[in-house]
Amino acid sequence: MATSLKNLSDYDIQSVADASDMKFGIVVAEWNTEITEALYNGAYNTLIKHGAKEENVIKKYVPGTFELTLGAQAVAENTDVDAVIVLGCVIQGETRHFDFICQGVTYGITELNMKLNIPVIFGVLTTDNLQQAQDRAGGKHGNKGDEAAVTAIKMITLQQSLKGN
Ligand code: DLZ
Repeated sequence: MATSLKNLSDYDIQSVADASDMKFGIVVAEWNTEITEALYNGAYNTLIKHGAKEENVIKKYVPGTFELTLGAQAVAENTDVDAVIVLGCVIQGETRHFDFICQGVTYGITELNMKLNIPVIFGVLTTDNLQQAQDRAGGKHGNKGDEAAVTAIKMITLQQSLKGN
């Protein structure tokens, strides 16, 4: 059965708040760097489009997607960012590494969201092959980095709306 895939870069621009007072950390995995840099460019440009200041976007690298959890925790605990976005790309290989890395980062980021006082946004592509990753990193299905940036702004807005209530 055919399924229609949402374009990751499509969103209602009116539903996204002004980000000029928000600070963001972006942690980028170095594996599949062609893809993860494209994700970064999408996320960064979307934040800037919504008013974020260049100096309020901190970029840090980790070796691979598995390290994104610790990288996000380190950024959250040592800076004053309002949200952390993690960007990675895991491509299915012939070993079970794929499953272990995907499981590890998924549980890790979920736990961080429970533990930290700020949102940690999951911008990780898990694909069968390079083409599927390219399609979602600025290709025909949009850019997961754009989606992650919009999600970060929305989650900060949610937290801010509850503060003092
Ligand atoms: C080892 C590994 C493999 C096989 N594949 C990927 C991948 O597709 N994407 C990715 O981001 N990282 C990969 N890694 C590296 C792991 O994430 C991690 O950096 C190492 O296992 C060291 O902990």
